[in-house]
Amino acid sequence: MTGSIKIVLCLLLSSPACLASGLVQNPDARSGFSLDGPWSRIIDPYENGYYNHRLEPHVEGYFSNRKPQNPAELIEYDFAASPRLNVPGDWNSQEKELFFYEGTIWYQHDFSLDKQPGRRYLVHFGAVNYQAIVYVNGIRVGEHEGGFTPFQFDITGQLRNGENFIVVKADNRRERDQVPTVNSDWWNYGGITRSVRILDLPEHYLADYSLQLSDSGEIEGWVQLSSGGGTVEVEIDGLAATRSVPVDEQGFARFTLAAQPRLWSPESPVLYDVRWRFNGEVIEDRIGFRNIEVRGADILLNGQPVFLRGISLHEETPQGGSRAWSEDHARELLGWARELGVNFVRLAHYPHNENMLRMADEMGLMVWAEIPVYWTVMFTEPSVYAKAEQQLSEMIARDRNRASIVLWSIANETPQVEGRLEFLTRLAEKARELDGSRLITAALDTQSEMDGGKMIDDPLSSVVDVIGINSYCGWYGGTPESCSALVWRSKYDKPVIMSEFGAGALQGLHGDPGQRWTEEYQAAVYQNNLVMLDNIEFLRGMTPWILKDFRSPRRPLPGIQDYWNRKGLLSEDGEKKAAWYLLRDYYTKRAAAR
Ligand code: GCB
Repeated sequence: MTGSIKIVLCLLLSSPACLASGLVQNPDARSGFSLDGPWSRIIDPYENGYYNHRLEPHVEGYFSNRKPQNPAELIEYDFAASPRLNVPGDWNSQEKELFFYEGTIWYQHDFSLDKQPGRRYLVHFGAVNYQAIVYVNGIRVGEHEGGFTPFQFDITGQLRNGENFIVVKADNRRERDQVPTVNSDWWNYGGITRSVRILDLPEHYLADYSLQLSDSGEIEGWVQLSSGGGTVEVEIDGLAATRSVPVDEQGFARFTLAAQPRLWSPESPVLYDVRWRFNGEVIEDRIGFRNIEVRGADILLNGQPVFLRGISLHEETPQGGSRAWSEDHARELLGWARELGVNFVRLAHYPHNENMLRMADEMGLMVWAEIPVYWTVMFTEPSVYAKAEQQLSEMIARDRNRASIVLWSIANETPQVEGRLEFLTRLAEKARELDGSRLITAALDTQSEMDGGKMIDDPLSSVVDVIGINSYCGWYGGTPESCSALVWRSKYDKPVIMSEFGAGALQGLHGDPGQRWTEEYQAAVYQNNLVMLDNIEFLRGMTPWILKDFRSPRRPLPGIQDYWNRKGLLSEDGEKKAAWYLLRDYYTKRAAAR
């Protein structure tokens, strides 16, 4: 079946298989408890806890968490006596020896439970990079691949009343057939990088829901129960909109509410308190309503043309280099973005933690959300496509109710090689099938040279709604001064976002604008690129690279980089560089000129 036929069928049949992912929506709002905190860890570069010396999987590996039963018994590991790692958190920044480590680390944690009959218990992980195998009380309950999206397992059958333990084998080895593949310009932070929770749910529960603005300006939604039968209540504060929704035998139902909500926008980020009630559970959420579409080269937010004044950022903590995960991290990172005068952020190059999206909702920042189909993934390999589609589906499942997200990005700087267009076309169709209410984009770096400039002619442009262009005039080619005269043409009547441009500078290093790594050089690149951008008539946004210096194994230059990509407008500790002020002034003028 072709993608477009499937989309039509999905829409006609309201098929739950097309929408709900099986992931529990809004896990933090469910009853249960957190497993965050110190976990015991064993570093296992040879996967000795998994394989025996014949490389056959152990029957009793480290996951069994075995203690000697008598003084003669040989057991060569002991979680209880092992060092601890904080969860959530990457391992690289917690122990000096683990800074460059790539491989397996076993995590173990004890917890107690008052197990009640008639309840379902799920263990939910915000993310583990890259592969996780999960065991409860020594029994394997599931595995997951992909470092930036949530997953869960029903562990009701494995849990005991009283003391329990959980073991996770986390493996961040890079492999050619992964998404991302072996080569990327960011740190491969390993471990249980986001929160872990035990969800304590009714036997029959509300698994997933969606609430959005319909084309006619009403509210439309759907619900998915864990199994068939029942009625869900939905209530939205401030709108006379309470509704009982009976589901079909598959536990699925669509509904509309005849309410006209105030619309979410950066100027007025209105969020409504929403309550879902089913089978004794009350699930609270905050949801905004807005519309995003394109018309020719324009992007329309709530029907009005909008220019996306943006900035790119990685998911790294405001101070120092480690994976960001908390609400405080999100507040500080996005607070800086707002101080810069943006109304838009590109959360590169993978799905960021959920706090970032909820904070963007609150702060009124539109979001470009992305999966790590980055550089040279194996486009002709069906299993690689399946991994990309899984990550896309998990991202959309988690974030579909966040008004801030206006763009799903399916790829970054992919080469025009065999299989690429088919792979990415399929992925775009999948994104539209799962969520027809947002725009699809990709960041492209394969433009053709033409006299005096560049021609946007990558065939992937015809697949996306908004074309992202990454181009580093003045850094990877040309002098800073040459950029202002660079001309851009496009073969497509579509909006273009300059999704990356920039230059490296060591904060505090000053000199001539012609001298690499100085703040002056970086500022000159910005100044000239902004002139160039002002001359692109179909430009509808930009997300310069990047808010803050970030760790990268590709950047070893001693004394300057020391394994930091220096293209930040802020240093790794948040000190402002000259280009920060230049871009802030530019955005202030742009906002006033609207
Ligand atoms: C790019 C990539 C980004 C890199 C950046 C750079 O084009 O998309 O991931 O970090 O360039 O600094 O070279």
